[in-house]
Amino acid sequence: MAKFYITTPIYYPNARLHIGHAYTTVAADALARYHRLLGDEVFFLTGTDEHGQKIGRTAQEAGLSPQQYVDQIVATIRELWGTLAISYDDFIRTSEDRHRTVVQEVFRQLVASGDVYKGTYEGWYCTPDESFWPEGRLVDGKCPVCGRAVERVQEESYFLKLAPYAERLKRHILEHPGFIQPESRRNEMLAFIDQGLDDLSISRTSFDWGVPLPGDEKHVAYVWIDALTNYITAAGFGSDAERFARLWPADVHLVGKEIVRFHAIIWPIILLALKLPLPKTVFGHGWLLLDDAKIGKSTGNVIDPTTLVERYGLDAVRYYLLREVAFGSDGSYSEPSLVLRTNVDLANDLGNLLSRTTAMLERFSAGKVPVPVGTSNLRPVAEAAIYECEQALASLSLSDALVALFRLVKAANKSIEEEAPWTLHRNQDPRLAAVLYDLAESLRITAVALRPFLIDAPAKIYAQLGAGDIGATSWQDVAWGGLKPGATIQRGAPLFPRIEAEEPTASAPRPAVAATTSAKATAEKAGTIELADFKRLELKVARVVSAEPVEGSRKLLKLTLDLGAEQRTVVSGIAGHYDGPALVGKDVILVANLAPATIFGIESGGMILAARDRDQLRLLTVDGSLQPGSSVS
Ligand code: ME8
Repeated sequence: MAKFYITTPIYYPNARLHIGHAYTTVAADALARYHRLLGDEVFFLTGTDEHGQKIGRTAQEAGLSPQQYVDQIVATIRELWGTLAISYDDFIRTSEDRHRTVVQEVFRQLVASGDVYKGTYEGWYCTPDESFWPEGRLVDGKCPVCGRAVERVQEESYFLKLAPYAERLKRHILEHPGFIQPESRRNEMLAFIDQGLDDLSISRTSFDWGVPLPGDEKHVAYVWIDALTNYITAAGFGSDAERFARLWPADVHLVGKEIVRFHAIIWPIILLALKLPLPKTVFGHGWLLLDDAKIGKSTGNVIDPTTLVERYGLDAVRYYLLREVAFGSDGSYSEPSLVLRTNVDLANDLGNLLSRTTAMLERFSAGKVPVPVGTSNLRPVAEAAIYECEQALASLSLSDALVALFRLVKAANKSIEEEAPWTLHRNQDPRLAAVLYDLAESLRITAVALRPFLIDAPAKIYAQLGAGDIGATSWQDVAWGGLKPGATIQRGAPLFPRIEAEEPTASAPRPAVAATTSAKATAEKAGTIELADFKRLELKVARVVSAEPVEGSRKLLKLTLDLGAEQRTVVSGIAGHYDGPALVGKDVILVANLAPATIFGIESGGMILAARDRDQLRLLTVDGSLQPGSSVS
């Protein structure tokens, strides 16, 4: 069994975390879940970086002790990870005893090996980033990384010599192309080493919220030394040698690009000095930006992931974070793009595929998965998609992995249009079974392959397909042919209801009564309905493809309607008012979620809307041209 040790940065609990922290943590979670499905022994670590000047000051401003202050923020962080279904195996807090002893042991070893000496630090300090900068590295007198003000520091300090390790580190980077990823960060780090590495101040004396150094307790460990050490504390360094030997080195340190320097230069040098192996990969992903600025606690443009989950659902938020931005690059966050992503990929492509497939299995296959006979068109597509997904996950390209999977979803939707199972059914074509099995099996495979990314949808897909307990599946189950013929379909609610754009009044305070159950009763009494009742109707723009008289009836026309992603047959009593051929190409409004009915032996999938004035009847249409399938609200 392979092992897979993955970490997130340990976050500063100086304020509630935001969507940027969720971004890294959801990505690490997806990778951890993938490796668990592969059968690896996974250790997924996250936690909090609780010491240092920044937290000390924030607590003081809040009138609390640092420990009290961080305790309350840490509670909100654990809650957030619960909301996002983060499957961490350990949550380390640097204020814990288990960590303090390791920081002290690391310091002892560094002093003993001659890598650390005592001196005086004179220079600049960026408190928000907790980083030291010599005069010459400042940009316009500001922190060269975040651009914020720096403070003058002059104090006694212990120093770690970095320069003696520069060549070894450089060689390691050059010989291990996977060590720093993506490549742009690797090049930045090589350039950084080439500028020359100054000795690093690793202790502070001007405050005491930190780990005291053994033998010189007026010094506390510099917060980055303290923080980086968490990765070995949690793996058992100094406490469980057998476990440490099994887990270390970490396979992936997943971090934001602004802290790659600490993870790819300072941390490896500490490890070299401790004679420990280096992590296999430091991956520096890009930033989520809001209006071109980094989303950050100090910029005040934070987005609360909990609100998004409440509004759009857990899977929609996780999918958006993992899919929207190519992992490694910067990308913009916006709520409209989240809504669009959810509606297009999850509601339209995946959700509709499931509802159309299960509806057709019910209608054309007595609600059972058929025995596939003949060739499968989707099998090679599924196998290619899974292969590409695996390749992408191996290189941590999470968004590419999802793009590959959704290629299969799109191909399955396209095959519905091309194969027209309703026609195969009508013509009693024996290909029908293979086509329906293809669709159901493609969905089953997609469900398994989505397990690292989404939490609720995969299980719902499995349940609707009658495929059993998804909890019992492993990555091996992405192989074609897992769905058992004869399984009973259990149609369910739409997987991802479309998110409709907020009504203009949504941000205005709603009358409190609207939220209570008695509101419904009040509305009924007044002869009105609640908005929620109206919203149960799924009204869509449909384009008439053909309109023919129904044999044996003078009133009925049989319409074939194009809904963009599907075609529907609808029987409508408009023959006395409209001539069939004149309707072709016209856009009408369809009640798309009306239960199907059989009229004159034809199954009618919905009702089109018309207005009546005594004996005149006119169809409702749209003002202008919209895509067929557009929703009406
Ligand atoms: O740096 N886009 O903690 P921190 C993407 N304690 N990712 C973002 C982001 C954004 N807009 N904003 C934050 C620290 N992040 C140290 C780490 S590790 C030994 C010590 C994510 O609370 C990203 O992973 O400032 C970034 O590196 C991290 O949060 C910074 O979290």
